[in-house]
Amino acid sequence: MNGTDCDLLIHNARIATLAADAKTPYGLIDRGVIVIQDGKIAWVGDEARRPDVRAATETDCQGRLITPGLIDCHTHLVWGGDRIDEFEARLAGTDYAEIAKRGGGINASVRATRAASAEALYQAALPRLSRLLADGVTRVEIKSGYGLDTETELRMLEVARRLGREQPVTVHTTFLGAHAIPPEYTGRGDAYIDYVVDTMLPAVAEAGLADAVDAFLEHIAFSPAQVERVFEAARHHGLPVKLHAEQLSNLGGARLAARFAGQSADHLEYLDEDGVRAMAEAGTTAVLLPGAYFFLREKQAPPVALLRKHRVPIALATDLNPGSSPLHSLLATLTLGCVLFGLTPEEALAGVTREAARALGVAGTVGTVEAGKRADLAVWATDKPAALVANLGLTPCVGRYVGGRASWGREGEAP
Ligand code: DI6
Ligand code: FE
Repeated sequence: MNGTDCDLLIHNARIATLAADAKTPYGLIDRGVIVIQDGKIAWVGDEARRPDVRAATETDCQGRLITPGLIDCHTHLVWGGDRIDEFEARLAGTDYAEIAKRGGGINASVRATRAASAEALYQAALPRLSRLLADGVTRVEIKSGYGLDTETELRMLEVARRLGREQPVTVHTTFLGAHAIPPEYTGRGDAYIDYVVDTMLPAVAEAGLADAVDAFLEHIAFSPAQVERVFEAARHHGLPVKLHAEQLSNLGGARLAARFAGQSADHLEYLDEDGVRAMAEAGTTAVLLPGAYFFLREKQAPPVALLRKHRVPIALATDLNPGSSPLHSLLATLTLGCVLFGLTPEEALAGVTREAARALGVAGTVGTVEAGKRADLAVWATDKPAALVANLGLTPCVGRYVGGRASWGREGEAP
């Protein structure tokens, strides 16, 4: 490294590396330097050991905190219409499952999304994505699941991919055709799963529009046997799986996801120790979604103590969607994860960086500030990592680097 050029050198930064093997809380480096070359982190460490490099651009971070770019590993942020009326109905006492049984819920969004053009879906998703980026997010997972027919599912995934092409963010797409039984298949769940595995999923795989496959295993959605058919089809098409599991009851979803080496099992309010053990053995990440817990006023929190006991990685995500979790801030998700689920601020911050990367199958590429990783970073108007968790509604992100390029602020200056 000595004497060679590099693209960017950031100095005078307090760096929370979130490295798994760090010896300090958050992996903190108090007076840190980051050297960036070709969009990757070439060196990170203490100012005292700063390499002798000539940088094309040098930035003084003014003692501010730098973290890995935040990762929202579970969103449904492409949708048509809205579900404001359901929010009012739930507050008036009608529960989520009852609304779904009456044809509302996911199917209300399905009707509106089927009627929306790709351009309308894209324009509606843009401000939602921008709001996440304002919280220091550099990578987002976006699911389909409001089409529930081949044409609309493809359209949703194409919109998600376009967001990744045209906006300063990396997008992972997930096919969620098994999200709910659409109106035209009412009472014919198995026939709908035939359609998903024989027609929809092959079309999505053929188009190369999905990075993973998800399903909703729940008494108001699909059974273990139906989800297993979707997972077998995903495996046939070489796609990894993840699962909405144990949100409202325990149907053995975590064990099923683990049996298919699932990237993650998500929600997990009703997860039991057998499911935790299975996830630990399979390396399946737990993705906790406190937004849905909060908005549905659930009473049973996920078993964080069991996840810690069996060393199951814990990620956090917004689950941004128009019904169960219209939560538009990953920073607020950190706060809810700590206040409602009892996570520590360090676990919460790891949950939207290192562990969220693991839930998306990219732990080797992003999620920490370590040499060799992609230079996805967030810069904060504080030097305290816990400040990102302790304030609800504050957005202290002053800028982001995406692949080493400042995506806010003027090029070459600390954003
Ligand atoms: N579980 C959820 O909380 C969301 N999807 C799912 O499988 C609900 C999405 C919605 O209410 O529109
Ligand atoms: Fe979800």
